[in-house]
Amino acid sequence: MTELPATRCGYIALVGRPNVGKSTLLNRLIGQKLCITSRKPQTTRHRIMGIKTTNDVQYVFVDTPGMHVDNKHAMNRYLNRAATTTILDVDVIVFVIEAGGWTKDDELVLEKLKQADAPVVLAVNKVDRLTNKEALLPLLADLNEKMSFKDIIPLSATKGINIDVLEQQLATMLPHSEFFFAEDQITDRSMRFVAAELIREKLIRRLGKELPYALTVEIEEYKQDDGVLTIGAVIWVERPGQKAIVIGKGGAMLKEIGRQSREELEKMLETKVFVRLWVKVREGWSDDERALRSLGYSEDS
Ligand SMILES: Nc1nc2c(ncn2[C@@H]2O[C@H](COP(=O)(O)OP(=O)(O)OP(=O)(O)O)[C@@H](O)[C@H]2O)c(=O)[nH]1
Ligand SMILES: [Mg+2]
Repeated sequence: MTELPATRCGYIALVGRPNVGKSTLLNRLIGQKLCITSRKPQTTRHRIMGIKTTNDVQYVFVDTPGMHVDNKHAMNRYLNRAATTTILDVDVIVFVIEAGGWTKDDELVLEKLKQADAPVVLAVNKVDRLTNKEALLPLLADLNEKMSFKDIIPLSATKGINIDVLEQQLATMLPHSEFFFAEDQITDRSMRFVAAELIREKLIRRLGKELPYALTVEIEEYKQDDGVLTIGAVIWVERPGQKAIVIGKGGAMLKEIGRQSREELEKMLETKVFVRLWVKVREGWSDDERALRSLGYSEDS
């Protein structure tokens, strides 16, 4: 009989409805900003791995788009698909909800999880928002009835409450295995991808409620030369009016987005960065399956 390795390694999906804090939790777990986050729902559009390696455990966290009931739009269908296929393919699932209560989108996620084989840990996030901690008790009792969870852990991704408890629980659930990735690797994604995401985050955070969904960022140029990294990106919108908003008065908005993106990329990459942005219109791209694929929204991207 071959002996099992002493190390553990496996895939852990973070799933839940939009805006519950999945990406914030992933960043907290790996101890570094990798995934973009915002106050607006449907911020995450791609499956992204965040890898954390300790002496004897390698956690491969998979951030997913928020699952939601609305399925009318091609982008919504793509987001739901990306999250749903992930849960069939991992060793452990962390189901993230908010301490504020249970919603119909949470119910949809629960139904999907019942079809998966992997054990599920329930993370009840944003407990820092509760003024009265006792209010949590009836919710926890209700949650216990919904499904057989491996554990239910109240926590806060932004304040770092109970993150160590979650991590310890997950370590015991991962299979004995050699590590899949190099010990210093933090993601499966390229820096080019991370740059596009960072620019999209700056846009989402600055713009009004409606615009984020009509936006995507495509990197056209990514070139390291003489100690300067040049990044050229196209911001795709759906209508000329949206283009005017993104550019802003006298180009002020676009300039500000470029400045914020450059500053964050320079810190992350420890190199001088030059960011060039264009805004272009492609009508209806987010509801067109073909356009979605050509802009990087496909199952295997
Ligand atoms: N108060 C509080 N806010 C939090 C906590 N965790 C996340 N948030 C906030 O919740 C909002 C959504 O966080 P995200 O991490 O983008 O949520 P998400 O689940 O990844 O959302 P989608 O990608 O849209 O599905 C952001 O404004 C976060 O700062 C927490 O523990 N406490
Ligand atoms: Mg997210």
